[in-house]
Amino acid sequence: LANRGADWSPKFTPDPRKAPKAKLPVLVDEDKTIPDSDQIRDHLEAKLKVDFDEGLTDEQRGQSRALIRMMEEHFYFAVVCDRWLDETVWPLIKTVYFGHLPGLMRGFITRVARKQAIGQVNNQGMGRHSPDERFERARKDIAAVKAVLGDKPFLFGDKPTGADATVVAMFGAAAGTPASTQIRDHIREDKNLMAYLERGREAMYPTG
Ligand SMILES: N[C@@H](CCC(=O)N[C@@H](CS)C(=O)NCC(=O)O)C(=O)O
Repeated sequence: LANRGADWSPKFTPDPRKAPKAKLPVLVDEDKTIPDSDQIRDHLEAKLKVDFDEGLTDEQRGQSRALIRMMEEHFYFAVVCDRWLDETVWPLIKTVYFGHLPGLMRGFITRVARKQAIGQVNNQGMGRHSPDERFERARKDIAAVKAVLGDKPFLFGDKPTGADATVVAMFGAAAGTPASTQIRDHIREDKNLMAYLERGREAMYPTG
């Protein structure tokens, strides 16, 4: 996974509405726009003839899949709640995500976006838990990742694999929440985890 494949550069947008599934991320590859991180991975593995999990046993591949799903379908929603539900974080998110919008539109768009985000976490279920309950769920996910990581450089050894790409992105997002939350501070206070995030970014993210 590290230092291989095609060159790419990230382009950040807070507005997923024009994406094929109205979700981010998407990969723009020549004339194709590929939605969804799972489909992006499949596309890259097929096109570049690489295996993100090269060298892993079937058991490790199973663990990798389970970790990715835990991050994307569980932990992710705890981070969404931190950002959109929490009354102390929300005003900062509003500025960071929507500060570029003209004042008049900003009020309207942020109200709609927040209502949608709250509807989503309530339907999914995470939004129904109290902040302490959500933290406890997220903390157990973090502990599970740390148990797999141990004192290895990456989750399954010396080299990053598919699960590292997801975990580094998700923990990085959680650590980057623009105000103090239990989840954010729990990750930030963990020196080993922060060193792992740094290592992951260095190995997998474009430079410059
Ligand atoms: N399983 C998808 C989920 C992506 C996802 O939930 N993206 C969020 C932002 S990180 C999104 O676009 N949300 C916008 C919305 O739900 O309106 C993937 O991994 O690509």
